[in-house]
Amino acid sequence: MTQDLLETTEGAVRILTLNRPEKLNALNPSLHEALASAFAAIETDPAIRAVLLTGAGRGFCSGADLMQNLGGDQRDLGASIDRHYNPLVRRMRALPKPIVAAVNGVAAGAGANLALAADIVIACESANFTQAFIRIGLMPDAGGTFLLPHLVGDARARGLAMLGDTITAAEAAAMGMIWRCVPDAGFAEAALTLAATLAAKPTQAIAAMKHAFNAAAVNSLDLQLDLERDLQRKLGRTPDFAEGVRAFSERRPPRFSGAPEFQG
Ligand code: T3D
Repeated sequence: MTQDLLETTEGAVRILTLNRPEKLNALNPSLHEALASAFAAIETDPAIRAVLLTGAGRGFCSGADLMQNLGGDQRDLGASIDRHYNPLVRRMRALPKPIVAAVNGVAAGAGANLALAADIVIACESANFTQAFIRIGLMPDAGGTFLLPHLVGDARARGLAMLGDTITAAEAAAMGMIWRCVPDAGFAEAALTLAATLAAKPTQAIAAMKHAFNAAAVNSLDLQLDLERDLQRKLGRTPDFAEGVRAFSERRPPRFSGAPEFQG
């Protein structure tokens, strides 16, 4: 039986490849379950310091699998969102390690928002994005109504959601929806290099940033200043801070371990 999710490791990078290419990697319950257990394992494995999420074949992810009896008045979409989509997005945002989404082709519906839930999104020139929900009578889920306006502003978020237009990777980058649009040639290598670069960074600092960026969505400036103080205090006790300062004074590149605070 083919696996819906391929998991490989390159150094400190765990590569997760959505692997239902004949359906442009549409999300079904078994793929969701595989993603949940993959992220749970990554969370507790200190050897993994970055995640690369991509798709097999010509698509990144076409959103919910529409062939799985999704339509009809018997289906409770809220239950599937509760069970699969919301825990996945929460887990990705809370993961104390960076996630790169490498969008290798079409990203539609929840597939687009799955990409946007990553920390850094790159897409190849031939990839495109569509909030396809409106075409089938739905609204964006998987965090789309939160993530999109934060990324591109309210006017563009509403346009993208209500019209369901397809935008190119270059347009997505130009409007700030993604980090970068990169050439098709060498895309997989470029994505791995980016993830490996992140994996070599001080992991605790990235975890603290994720925490702070998440909190900023609801905090006042006052609360956010306090949170930054508390997180920076912790980072000041990490071996990577000591290494960073030592490397600076010795005029050499730092070698970060990603280890947590010194104990004692
Ligand atoms: O409970 C819940 O799960 C609720 C959650 C909902 C979240 C959502 O994501 S709702 C939105 C679901 N997604 C969509 O509406 C997108 C549907 N797909 C498309 O609009 C198009 O396929 C694309 C724009 C993504 C790509 O178009 P194109 O022309 O490049 O490819 P295609 O020919 O349409 O698709 C290729 C194959 O993939 C095709 O199968 P076939 O005919 O070769 O056997 C097609 O049926 C299949 N496919 C594409 N998307 C899906 C899919 N199969 C199942 N589910 C899909 N979402």
